[in-house]
Amino acid sequence: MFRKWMAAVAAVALGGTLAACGSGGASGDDETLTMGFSQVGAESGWRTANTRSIKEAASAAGIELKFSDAQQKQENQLKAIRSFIQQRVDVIAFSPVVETGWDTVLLEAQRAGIPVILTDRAIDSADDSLYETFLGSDFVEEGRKAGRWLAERHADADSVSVVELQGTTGAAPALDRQQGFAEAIEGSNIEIIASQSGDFTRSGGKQVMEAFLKSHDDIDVVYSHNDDMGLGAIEAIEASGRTPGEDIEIITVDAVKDGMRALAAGRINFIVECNPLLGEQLMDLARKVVAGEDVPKRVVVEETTFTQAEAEKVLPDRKY
Ligand code: GYE
Repeated sequence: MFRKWMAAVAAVALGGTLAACGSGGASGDDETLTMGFSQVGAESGWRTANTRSIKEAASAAGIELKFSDAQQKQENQLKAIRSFIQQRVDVIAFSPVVETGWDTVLLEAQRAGIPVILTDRAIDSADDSLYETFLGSDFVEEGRKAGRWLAERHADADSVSVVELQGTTGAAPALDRQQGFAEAIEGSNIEIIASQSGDFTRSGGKQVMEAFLKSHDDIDVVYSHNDDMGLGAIEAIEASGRTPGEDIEIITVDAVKDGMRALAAGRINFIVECNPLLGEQLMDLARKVVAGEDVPKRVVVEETTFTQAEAEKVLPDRKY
């Protein structure tokens, strides 16, 4: 910071402009770029892999990372972002736990001249000037992939009853995965008979599934918004004396190693991939944004799906 101030004074003294100074805090070539990152929490295997990827990529890129874990609470993220503004970091990146309620704090960042990058989850705001770019998956498409697979698999069945384990209430991946799945099964013989949030955690998935099993005796399929809740549901299904993957089919999203193991073992039937390894791309975008280069407003992550046989094949080389 001191060096940048000196450079600014020199530029003014020479009649130059300050245009070369970065938008936020210290960002001259000779100084380390500082990123404030507000993470959602540590709720799932996906999140753990995502955090690791971000920390590793920051250190490989020589970016100083100020990392803050919000424990799945928006108020903690608001606090972290305000503290990053106060510390005058060069760039703020965050994965918003829920979609709404960000305009005020992002306006504060904008006024302080600190660029913001959204990663993993999107916000719901009418003002897209509040962030530079959004790097993450197409969650609606993930939901569609799950729904399409199920509709094809049961094209000849009279009726199929699905219970849905939703992610965190108000979170982009929960809203979008619900929407995409509903779209894909519309007009089919598939019906969602119950839907509730398990907060993206294993214990949440287990608890909600226990309740579903008590109140419904006709469950054919579990559609879980992530692997962890699906793994929790497996415990509940087994405890009720039924066989997961056979008596009750299970579809999940993420494809983290634990999920893929359960898929290869026949306890899950289908997984839609969601890639958490966003670190390298995030650091690359951060450098460009701070340097004032143009970046696309939306960067979508490439993803696939896995059947049981496919999971068995790729499991040995799975990175997360
Ligand atoms: O699917 C889930 C995690 O936002 C894509 O958050 C992420 C989701 C992921 O807790 O496991």
